[in-house]
Amino acid sequence: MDAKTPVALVTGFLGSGKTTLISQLLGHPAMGETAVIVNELGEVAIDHHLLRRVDERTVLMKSGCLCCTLRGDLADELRDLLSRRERGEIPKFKRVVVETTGLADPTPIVYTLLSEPVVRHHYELEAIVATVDAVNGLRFPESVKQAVVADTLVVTKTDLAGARPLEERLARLNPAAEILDARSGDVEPGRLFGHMQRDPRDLDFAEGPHEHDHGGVRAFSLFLDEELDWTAFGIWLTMLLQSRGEDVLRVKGLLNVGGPGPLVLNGVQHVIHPPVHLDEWPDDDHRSRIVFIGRGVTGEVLASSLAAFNAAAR
Ligand SMILES: Nc1nc2c(ncn2[C@@H]2O[C@H](COP(=O)(O)OP(=O)(O)OP(=O)(O)O)[C@@H](O)[C@H]2O)c(=O)[nH]1
Ligand SMILES: [Mg+2]
Ligand SMILES: [Zn+2]
Repeated sequence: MDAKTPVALVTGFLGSGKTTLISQLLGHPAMGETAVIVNELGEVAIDHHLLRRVDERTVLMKSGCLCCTLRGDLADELRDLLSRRERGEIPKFKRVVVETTGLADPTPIVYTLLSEPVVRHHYELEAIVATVDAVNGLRFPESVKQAVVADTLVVTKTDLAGARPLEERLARLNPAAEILDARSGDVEPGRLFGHMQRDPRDLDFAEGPHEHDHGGVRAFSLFLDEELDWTAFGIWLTMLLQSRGEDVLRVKGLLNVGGPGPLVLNGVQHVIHPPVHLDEWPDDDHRSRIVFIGRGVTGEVLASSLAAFNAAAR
């Protein structure tokens, strides 16, 4: 039998830097032959466009969460990658990196990897990495759970906030894990992959029923046909975050503000990261698309309020 293909899980709360980390790693020579499975909550997916290299080995699983609604689908995708590799339909890959949603509990995902017969036979878990954002810390039960289960903790955004108390808390929560400071994904792949610090079979899989809606957190996506006025949008978003900041956990999008490519928007809780211009649109659809992830915010209200605000500004 061929050697098993290693699978690395990259988890971490919404906006904590998972895609940034994976994207940086994919640029590393040692990471060339890597398949990536990206799981996002919203109807509209953004992350796979931001990975450095998008090819047939990049698999997108959207509109659901790997740890609950899409549990069986991960095994299907992993089996599918194997057969497509065997048939020569996709470039060879020597490793699979899975980006979970920011709300995912890694435990049921690990369980799938260890228990599904075909997956277990062909793949081997090589790492559970959790990114933890130094600005937002561990404010939600999901992020605490991720930190407890991970075998390597990557503290991100240490250029924006001090990490000392957070690192101390992480060390108490998960004494077995290695804790790395890696702003903007700057870390050697060898420090993350290829060696589990613990046997994943020791995780506690016997938990109570899993909450499928992650405490009522939902994703809404909206599209805008008209070109967006960036200044007006910035004001609108600031007002939204001021009034509903505790409920809006994540905002991300590709914005059409004119110019050859979109502006990539990244809001994480109360922080709006500096937007980045892409040189070109990933596909023919040049509408602005924005995903909001939060509690008690409804897409229709957001869409009509933004459309009215943008129209007034123009
Ligand atoms: N300043 C700074 N910004 C960072 C760092 N890491 C990530 N970011 C920014 O944080 C924002 C969110 O990063 P992502 O990599 O998309 O986070 P994510 O965990 O993949 O987000 P979701 O998939 O939506 O949960 C982006 O604007 C990144 O540029 C860091 O170390 N320093
Ligand atoms: Mg991401
Ligand atoms: Zn889930």
